[in-house]
Amino acid sequence: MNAAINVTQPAADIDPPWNREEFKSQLMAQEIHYHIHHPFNLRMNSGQLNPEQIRGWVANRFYYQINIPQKDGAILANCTDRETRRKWILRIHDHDGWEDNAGGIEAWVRLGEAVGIPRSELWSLCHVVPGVRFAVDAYVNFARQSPWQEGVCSSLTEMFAPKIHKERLANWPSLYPWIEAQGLQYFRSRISLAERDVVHGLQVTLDHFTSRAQQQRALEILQFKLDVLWSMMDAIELAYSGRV
Ligand code: AHQ
Repeated sequence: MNAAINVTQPAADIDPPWNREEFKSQLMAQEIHYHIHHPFNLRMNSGQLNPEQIRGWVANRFYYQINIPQKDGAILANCTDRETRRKWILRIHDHDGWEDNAGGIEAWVRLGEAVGIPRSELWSLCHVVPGVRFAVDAYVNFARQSPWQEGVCSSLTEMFAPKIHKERLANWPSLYPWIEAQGLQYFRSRISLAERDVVHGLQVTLDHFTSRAQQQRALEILQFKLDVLWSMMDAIELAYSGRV
């Protein structure tokens, strides 16, 4: 008689789904992987970076910022739900601007000028290092190639963003007094926008990922985006840590 083959089914296939509160808690628990804990960010937030390192971070993060509208446009293009599109399009306006509001990309250019990077130099992308370009492009391509609900889920790293923006606003003026204060407006603007975005992003995610296997997939998607942000900081740290 053949020995019984012990084929254990993955837990995600047999475990019951988490309820909404537990699923949200599981998502929030991923905060431990957020780039607020990255060594380069810890050094930034404790005043240990020199002006060239700050400028390197601003110039590289600019590539992320200018790609957010294309990422959100990719999600819009995939999205079949009008109510979701009516809300999601606001994200493009937040960054590209809308009527007389110049938008977040322009605010990041002002941050660049405040740390000493001329507008044309920032837009040249000459400082963007390969690892940052690779990670950002991976995020945009993920949004293009994935179901729109997975693209929405990947934006949920912003659950953790208000804290990092508030830290910069609280600490940079004393840690980096050489940075012109109005350059920090971008961080100020993102706190309420991130909070608004997360309410919608969480609602879509909690509504769509309903089986345990789907909920596990949502955690994997969030981990992918956390890795995008962490990899950007790795590449920036490698490129600028030796700079004195
Ligand atoms: O400035 C940021 C921003 O506009 C966004 C959009 C959102 C997304 O759609 O993925 N994520 C995000 C983030 C911004 N700033 C980052 C930071 O550390 O300043 C944090 C980042 C995020 O948490 O995903």
